[in-house]
Amino acid sequence: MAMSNSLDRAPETLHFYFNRNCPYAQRSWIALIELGIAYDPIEIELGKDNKTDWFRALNPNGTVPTIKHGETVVYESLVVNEYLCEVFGGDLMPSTPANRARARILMSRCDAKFVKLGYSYLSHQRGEDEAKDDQLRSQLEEELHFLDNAIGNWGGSYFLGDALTLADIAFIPFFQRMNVALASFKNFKLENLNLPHLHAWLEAISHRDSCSQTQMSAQQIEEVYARFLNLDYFKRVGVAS
Ligand SMILES: N[C@@H](CCC(=O)N[C@@H](CS)C(=O)NCC(=O)O)C(=O)O
Repeated sequence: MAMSNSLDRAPETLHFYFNRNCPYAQRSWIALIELGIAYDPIEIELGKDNKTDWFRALNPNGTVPTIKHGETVVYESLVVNEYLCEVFGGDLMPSTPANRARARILMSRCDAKFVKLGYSYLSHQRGEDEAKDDQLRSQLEEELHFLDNAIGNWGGSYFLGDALTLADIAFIPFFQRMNVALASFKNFKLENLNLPHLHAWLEAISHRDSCSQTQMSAQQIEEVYARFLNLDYFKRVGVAS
């Protein structure tokens, strides 16, 4: 009897546990589409399915995105995306160690700074403390200028030049949401700031199917975020301080 090996096995199904309102899950959704990977989407109801034993057995953190690929379970959006690149190839991760390092530095900065500053400013009620509101706004503006320069100084439409990479994908879902939510709830309009490279980047991503297919509509963002802001959700889950 012939021995089976990895080459003659049927391709393993990739199960993708996600929620369409979750920006972290959207990161992996974009990567799946960009890499042309076939996947089985399973939408998880947050606060319900993710509190069940079967989901906790997959991912003890109870978060989306989570993928199951054969026997391998991976979670944490940035880790999922690196796994997808390592297993399926493609060019979302740069080919040199130096550029991969830059991509990882930007991905980590996205969560540690941009997301935190964006949601902290969004969640802050100006009426409670105007000086703090001004401070949060200027910290966010400073970060936006940093990102604008990061694209401009490197040259090209994306964070690592002319090709989309995982670094861009880390930021995309958050920019899509912030663009709408900050304008609606804080009257803070990205288009009014002098951010030429970021504006060109936003324009470039708006033309990618992976980004438009997976994005929440402006109306959904406004509805969901109005509810979240009422519940002080972003502070409660720790993305805003
Ligand atoms: N650091 C995680 C964050 C994932 C995360 O927080 N996802 C949220 C939804 S946007 C979640 O699943 N929360 C669990 C819950 O609400 O119980 C990642 O990058 O994947």
